[in-house]
Amino acid sequence: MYHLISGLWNECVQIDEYNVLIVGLDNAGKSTFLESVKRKFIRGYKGMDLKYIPSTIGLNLGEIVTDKIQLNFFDLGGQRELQHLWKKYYEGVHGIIYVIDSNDRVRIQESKELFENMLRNEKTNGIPLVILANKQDIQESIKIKEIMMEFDEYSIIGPRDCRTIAVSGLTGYGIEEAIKWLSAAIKRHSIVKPARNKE
Ligand SMILES: Nc1nc2c(ncn2[C@@H]2O[C@H](COP(=O)(O)OP(=O)(O)OP(=O)(O)O)[C@@H](O)[C@H]2O)c(=O)[nH]1
Ligand SMILES: [Mg+2]
Repeated sequence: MYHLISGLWNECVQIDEYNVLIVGLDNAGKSTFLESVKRKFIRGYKGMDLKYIPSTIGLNLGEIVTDKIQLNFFDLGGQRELQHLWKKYYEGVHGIIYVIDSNDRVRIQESKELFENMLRNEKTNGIPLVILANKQDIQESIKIKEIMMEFDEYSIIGPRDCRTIAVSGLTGYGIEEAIKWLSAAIKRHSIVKPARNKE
């Protein structure tokens, strides 16, 4: 009887963990986005001033619990010299967030090439993907429809759950929608084993 009850209890309190990569060109707003996510999803979280986040050398980590799962974020530096390190993190990843600086028309093609290059790596095949059209608080930013025409093409994305979402890491606009969509997509794909079970 004890074992039955403790087994049921463990089943109830168990939380599956999933790993999520945040990638994109340097200056796209990845770390600002992650800070904004922590503010929204971690009660009482007091982090850095969003306006003074330094460029990432290496990676930033973050974790939140939402919809009864834990998401472990890996925010990777986007500078050219750091991009080759991304592939080391593709193994065991359950979700990818690709961040675009919608206010940088000059580098949009560079971003697209980087994006395609990442998706050419077969370890990323089929992994749920969120494309963030970031910096939508800036009026002149490229609008989401134009971003979708460039990035959200079946020939690049392949068969997987994918959604492009307009966000602003700075104001928090669209952050909740992005995370909720991703956690639902990850759950749908939960045939893929979680990183580990946490009690
Ligand atoms: N206006 C506006 N600025 C933003 C937004 N998100 C980020 N920024 C600014 O963009 C710059 C780069 O932001 P980061 O979050 O450091 O960019 P990153 O992608 O982490 O860059 P790396 O770490 O170098 O790869 C900073 O000056 C941010 O304040 C946004 O939604 N709106
Ligand atoms: Mg960063």
